[in-house]
Amino acid sequence: MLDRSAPVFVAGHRGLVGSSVLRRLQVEGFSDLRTVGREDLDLRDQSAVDAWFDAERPRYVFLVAGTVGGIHANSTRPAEFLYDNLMIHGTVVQAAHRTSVDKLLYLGSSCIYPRLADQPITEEALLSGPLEPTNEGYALAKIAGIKLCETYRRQYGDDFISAMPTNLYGPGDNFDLEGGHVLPALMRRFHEASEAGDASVTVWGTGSARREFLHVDDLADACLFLMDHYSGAGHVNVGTGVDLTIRELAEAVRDLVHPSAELIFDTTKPDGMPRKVLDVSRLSDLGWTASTSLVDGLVDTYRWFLDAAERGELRL
Ligand code: GFB
Repeated sequence: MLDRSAPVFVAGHRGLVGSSVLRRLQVEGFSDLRTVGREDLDLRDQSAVDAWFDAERPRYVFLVAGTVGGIHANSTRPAEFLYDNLMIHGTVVQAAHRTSVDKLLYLGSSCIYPRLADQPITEEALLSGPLEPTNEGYALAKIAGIKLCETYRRQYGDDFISAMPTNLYGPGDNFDLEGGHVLPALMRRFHEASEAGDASVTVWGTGSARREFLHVDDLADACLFLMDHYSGAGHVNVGTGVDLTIRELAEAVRDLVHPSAELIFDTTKPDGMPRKVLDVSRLSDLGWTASTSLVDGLVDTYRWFLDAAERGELRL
């Protein structure tokens, strides 16, 4: 168990995951949470990160910072996704090692697995085949991050662990129509169509790709669970183990936001990986399972979207 009074660094605290981890740690009674905005610290800069760690001396680190985005952002900005993430992972892991951080959690992504991996995807599928081209840069950086944690553990004995979440969504998501992920993009598109009185909404791709969606508060709960109870070398999948087609997802969002809308599929847009659902038996054997249903999660996220829009706080 982590010491609730020790200093904890949440790297990336303004993002979807980081803000949820921060909320979870606050609820759990952690009394010394440390954060820093990107205007004050460029996590790609080793000497700046070193200086920050020397000054703040965190005992635990949740490394959930990174350049992230959906299929379009990944495929049009591969250099940024590769460079930013490689650097951020390297600087923080190295600084954590140098300052003898007690425990670090690194967050990967299910896109590290081969495009045609057997489904559901087990942890062993890593590096067993070619990657999905639309997010190769991001996936390579994430794989390097996993290997950093593994090698620092092997060479130096550092207690650095890795979690691999599936596709995430929830309060604090990025609702940018071009750069964001499918669920917030569809939610916003249906919302704007409803406001404008439009009868149809465009969905990218064929609608037949299959994805699994995990509420970000479940992920934050799993991250704390792993930090409290897991110290193994192997990365651990985090998901629900349940997937659906993009068409089914679009229908669920439509039913909630704009029930009369017709779906139009833009097949000039890529589907990406044909299917991506995680085998979560390693995590459930450890004692953790997700608790938020997709329907409840959609309602919660849409409520947050409406509130944030009213406050003018949406990330668009
Ligand atoms: O969420 P998404 O961009 O992530 O797309 P990936 C998932 C699927 O939804 C794809 C379809 O088949 C898209 O074609 N889709 C339909 C849409 N309408 C839309 C839309 O309006 N916006 C978006 N974005 N998609 C990402 C990776 O892949 O997954 C990242 O690029 C990251 O590296 C993330 O790992 C979890 O699952 O395809």
